[in-house]
Amino acid sequence: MEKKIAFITGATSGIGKACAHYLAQEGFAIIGCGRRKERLEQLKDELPSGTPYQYLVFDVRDKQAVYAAVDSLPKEWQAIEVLINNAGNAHGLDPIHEGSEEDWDAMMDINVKGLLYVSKKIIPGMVARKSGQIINIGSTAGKEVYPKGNVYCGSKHAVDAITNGMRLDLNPYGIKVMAINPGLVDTEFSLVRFKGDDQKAANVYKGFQPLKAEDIADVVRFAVTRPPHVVLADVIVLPTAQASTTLLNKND
Ligand code: NDP
Ligand code: 8X3
Repeated sequence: MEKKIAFITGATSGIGKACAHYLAQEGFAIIGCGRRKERLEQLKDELPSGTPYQYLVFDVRDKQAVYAAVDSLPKEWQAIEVLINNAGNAHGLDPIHEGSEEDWDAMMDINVKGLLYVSKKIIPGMVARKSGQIINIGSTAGKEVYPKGNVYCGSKHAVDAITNGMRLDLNPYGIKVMAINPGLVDTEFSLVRFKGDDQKAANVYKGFQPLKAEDIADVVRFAVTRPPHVVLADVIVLPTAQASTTLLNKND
């Protein structure tokens, strides 16, 4: 493969999908991942024509499925240069004594362990080649804790710590490890958090201008196109109306 290869988890929607578009525009070959096969198939037609594209359908919670999917890549697609660990969601927004185990499992298994399983398969190649860039999509929820955010914030704090650990361990190999931590981005995130309740989801982004997925993809694009000696180690990106996870200048 002549082009550099970017492997993006959660490419069926929101931030991951926008990253696929922006990195394809930047000349990357794209490996898009997610559970919704039809969306991954559709993405091929939406990317700039001529973009080399592969997709992998797997649930990041399923370790064997993750490993088998990565192993199934054709040989010329195996030298992954950029890994974007983006797949993830919040499940529920409840005080700790009312949260459900299913939601807790989902957040820890997807946001934390899923990120680890994907990384486990891809990092060794980067180490062997002494080349690579990893971007973990964290969150302001990985920097602060907000009421009812308990386990989601815990999962994103884990992503924050794991990212820092990756940077330390991969430093001898010249691998860049970065965290991009968004504030409120209008994607399917809240629809998932509120289990398909459109009204509740829409309310999250009412009364102020939230970020768009493309705003984050723009930062990802900037991050992966820096010269070899520059790493955007840890970036927080907020909508202007947001000062912290709890301080939001809403006009309604
Ligand atoms: P979306 O819900 O729009 O996208 C989530 C993506 O993750 C989808 O492509 C989905 O694909 C994938 N995904 C979810 N669960 C799994 C799973 N079990 N296995 C494989 N893929 C999975 O949300 P966003 O784009 O907003 O979220 C992307 C990342 O950004 C997440 O890590 C989120 O925590 C983070 N983030 C989001 C913010 C926001 O306000 N939106 C703010 C801060 C961080 P599929 O369903 O097809 O499997
Ligand atoms: C997503 C943003 O504030 O809902 O990580 O946690 S928030």
